[in-house]
Amino acid sequence: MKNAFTTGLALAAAVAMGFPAVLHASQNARPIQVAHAHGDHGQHAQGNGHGHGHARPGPSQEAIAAMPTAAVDISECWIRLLPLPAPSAGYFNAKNSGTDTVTLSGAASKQYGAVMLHQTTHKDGMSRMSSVEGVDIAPGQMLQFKPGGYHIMLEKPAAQIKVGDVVPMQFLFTSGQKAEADCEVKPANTLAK
Ligand SMILES: [Cu+2]
Repeated sequence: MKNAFTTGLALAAAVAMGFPAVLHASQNARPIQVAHAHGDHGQHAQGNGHGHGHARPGPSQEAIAAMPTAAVDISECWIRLLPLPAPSAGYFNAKNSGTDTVTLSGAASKQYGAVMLHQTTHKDGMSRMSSVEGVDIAPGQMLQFKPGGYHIMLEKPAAQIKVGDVVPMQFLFTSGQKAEADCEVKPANTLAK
């Protein structure tokens, strides 16, 4: 399982390098402190069982339900499902259709107990992942979360999640607004929706 997973990740990295993200990381990301680095997501599975360590309690589902909707269109949302205890990753496009810059600062789902914004970067042949506090999206701009770059890290599933499921996800902005999308659950070897 680990071999297949590592191969999948290498392929994902190759894809990411072959098709540069719309936005370069340094333009938009504001990483919070230096997170621990690790070679691949598989190392999550070998941790101490306390998850990735960057989970902060987010707003409740009740609070999110009351939030106004942001002028941001979320599309192509999908989840790459990994066997527990590894976290799964979520990817999507976020297009700012409004007139003000918005800052994506988190995500939530009633299907997962912990959802974090992450960024994978590649340097010297190493893949490194860190938490991201917020990502700016300018008016008219589309930000891509995709394998090898930004992703949401999903931990603590509320119930067993399987390929083919649809997981509702809420995306949270520093403005106090939200955007919503349904995310399709795909197998671990999926590279793009
Ligand atoms: Cu991650």
